[in-house]
Amino acid sequence: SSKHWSYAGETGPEHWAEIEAESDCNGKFQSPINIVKYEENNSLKPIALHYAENTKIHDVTNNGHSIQYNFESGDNIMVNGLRYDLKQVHFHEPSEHTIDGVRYPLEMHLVHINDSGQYTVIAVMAKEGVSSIPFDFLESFLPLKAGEKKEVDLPFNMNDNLPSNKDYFFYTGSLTTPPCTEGVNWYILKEPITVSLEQVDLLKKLMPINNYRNEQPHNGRQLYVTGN
Ligand code: B30
Ligand code: ZN
Repeated sequence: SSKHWSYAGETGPEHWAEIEAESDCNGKFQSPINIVKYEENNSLKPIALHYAENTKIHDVTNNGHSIQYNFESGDNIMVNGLRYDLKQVHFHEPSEHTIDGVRYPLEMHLVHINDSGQYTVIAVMAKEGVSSIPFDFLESFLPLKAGEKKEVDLPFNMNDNLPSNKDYFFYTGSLTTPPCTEGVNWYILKEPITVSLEQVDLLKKLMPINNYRNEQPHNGRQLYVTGN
């Protein structure tokens, strides 16, 4: 489309559906949501993560709405017997999903896609605390302007960047940015990782602040949770 979407003003979230005519942005099953009134579902299994120790980040991109790490192929997860490959990781500041109304300083999205083009996103919240690895090397990319990309060859062990407890909330929603495609499997880890204030400040220098979409209606969707 001629105009590119943004997080505020004439191209902000209220206008996404007009700007992107072919999108689902006006759909009934959108993301993010406030995670509340969930049902325990004991048949849900742990997420089967196949994250290797030495996967590589191919490049770090400032796409104008987030900082994104694009991955070499290798890492994947299994969801309902289907393999979803990890494509990219990016950040929202503050978080998009809220848990019982609580908004975290950061939310990290691990974006996976299967052979049919369907998405599974693992969301990891970050609360204020000690510095953590996913943000450790960001400093070396300053400045990275909108539209700029830096090719790297950086080994990255996704396992080091996740909380030890992998209990999660699950629901079906959408991409949180245009084209807001529905049918996305969302896994939101219950346990946050930590991020230092300095690292949050660094991210704010690298990407637009407040790059989050407001809470979307549940419209009867079921929310599931593992663990206690
Ligand atoms: S999210 O995890 O729900 N925030 C996309 C992937 C994950 C999410 C949102 C969007 C996605 O693949 N979007 C289409 C691709 N983008 C290019 C891009 O990667 O950066 C097109 C675009 O928006 O115009 Cu931005
Ligand atoms: Zn995202």
